Amino acid sequence: MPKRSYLLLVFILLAGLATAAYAALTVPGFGWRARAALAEAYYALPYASEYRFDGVDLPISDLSPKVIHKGVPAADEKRGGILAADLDGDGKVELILTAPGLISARSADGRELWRSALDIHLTDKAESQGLPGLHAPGVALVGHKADTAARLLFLDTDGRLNILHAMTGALLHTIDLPPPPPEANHWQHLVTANLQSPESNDLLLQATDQGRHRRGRFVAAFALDQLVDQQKATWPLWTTDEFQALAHSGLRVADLNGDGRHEILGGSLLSPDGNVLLKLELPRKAHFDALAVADIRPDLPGLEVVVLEEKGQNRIFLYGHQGLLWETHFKHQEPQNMALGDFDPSRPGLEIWCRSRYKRHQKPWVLDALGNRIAHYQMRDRAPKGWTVKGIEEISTLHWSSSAPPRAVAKERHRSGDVAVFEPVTGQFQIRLKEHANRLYVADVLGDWREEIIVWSATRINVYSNPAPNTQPDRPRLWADDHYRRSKTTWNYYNP
Ligand SMILES: [Ca+2]
Ligand SMILES: [Ca+2]
Ligand SMILES: [Ca+2]
Ligand SMILES: [Ca+2]
Repeated sequence: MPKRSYLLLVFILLAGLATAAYAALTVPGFGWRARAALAEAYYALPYASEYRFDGVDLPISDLSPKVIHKGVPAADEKRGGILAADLDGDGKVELILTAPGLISARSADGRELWRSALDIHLTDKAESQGLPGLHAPGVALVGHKADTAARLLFLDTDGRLNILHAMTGALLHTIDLPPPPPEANHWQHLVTANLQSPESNDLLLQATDQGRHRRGRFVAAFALDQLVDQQKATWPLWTTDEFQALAHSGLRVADLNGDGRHEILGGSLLSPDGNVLLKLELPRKAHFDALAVADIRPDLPGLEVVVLEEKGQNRIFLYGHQGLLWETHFKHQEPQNMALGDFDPSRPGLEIWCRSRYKRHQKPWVLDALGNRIAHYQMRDRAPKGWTVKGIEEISTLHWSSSAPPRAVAKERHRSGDVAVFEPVTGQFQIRLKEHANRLYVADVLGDWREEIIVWSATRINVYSNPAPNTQPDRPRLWADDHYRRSKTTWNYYNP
């Protein structure tokens, strides 16, 4: 038999098997064990099982987004991202989009403010290409003040620092940076922070080594004003070659102890002066996947940080400026991604939702603020019909409703697919948006404290907002929190 006919026969047989299995699963009264066994066999089929044909009934939402399409650049599959920030201090946020060779700034109503074709440094896999990593926007901001306009900073592919006027895109400075140690080829990631004093606007630079599994262990802190004014010799404020970095993402900053100066966050916790306050030790071959910061324990002063371990013991760590608060695991399953929020208001503090690694049929779980497991479930029992069996990704906490706890929102994993809002503790999917999402970003862009769902797909951006009335109009905007502003700038795929 010719090879093509043989392949066709195999295809017809597999398709027949899949159809028969699906038909058997839908017969009422069929024994549950047999159904489960058939379901297992069905899910194991190589191609017909990419999407769920059973699952929860959840109609596509009729929420209509505000559509931004005029002149929107095409989203790159892997490099570059989107972020929101109030660049001119008028209370309305602007949007910044990045892709290889392109930065575009847009006003809140979607109008393009400027576009730059400068060669911004972006990567996809940080562990093989260096930082800033998958879907990272690759820019940093110095905020607007009464006498100075906001500035947008980025590294170009030659490792130089470029500084633009954030509202006009005018190039203000291109600066040759003092080089990182020879093991790193050039600086790859930049974060602005207040290190010397609460308004000092300093700059953190990070670079990976060039090993087989790159780690961003090189960090240097600079006074930004001195870098700009290179008349003065530019010495770093401090450097380290031993930062315990995340494997796929850059460092983050937050003012953990409330003194106005930023601590540097990763598997290491550094003081604004570069002193090691904590270093989480990892077994060989293990690494840190994700990090998020919030006031998880309101009973303790300051902010707390969650870090997730992959391999080793697959642990979840919580630390604050006081040091390590707890570590735990759930059957040593890999926690992989997380969302933080007051998902269960009856429990003190914030809850920590973890996704789990599994390639198919994820099994999320939820911890309370003390590290106790309070819920776990299987995506197989929760996801709607037609959702990919590969689960969800690019998961963000979503402050959506003024009358319900925060939720989480995610896109279909490993495809430019739909977006869904779900309730983290129960796993109940609540809103399904028909999409072709290349990026999913969450931020309060309309101006009350509730957050919008922002989807960048190909050359359009859809902004979904909650049409229900805001019953808590006096609640402060999330942008008032410094750690919210900084997290919304330093995000990437692993750390929304
Ligand atoms: Ca603005
Ligand atoms: Ca501090
Ligand atoms: Ca706290
Ligand atoms: Ca709670």
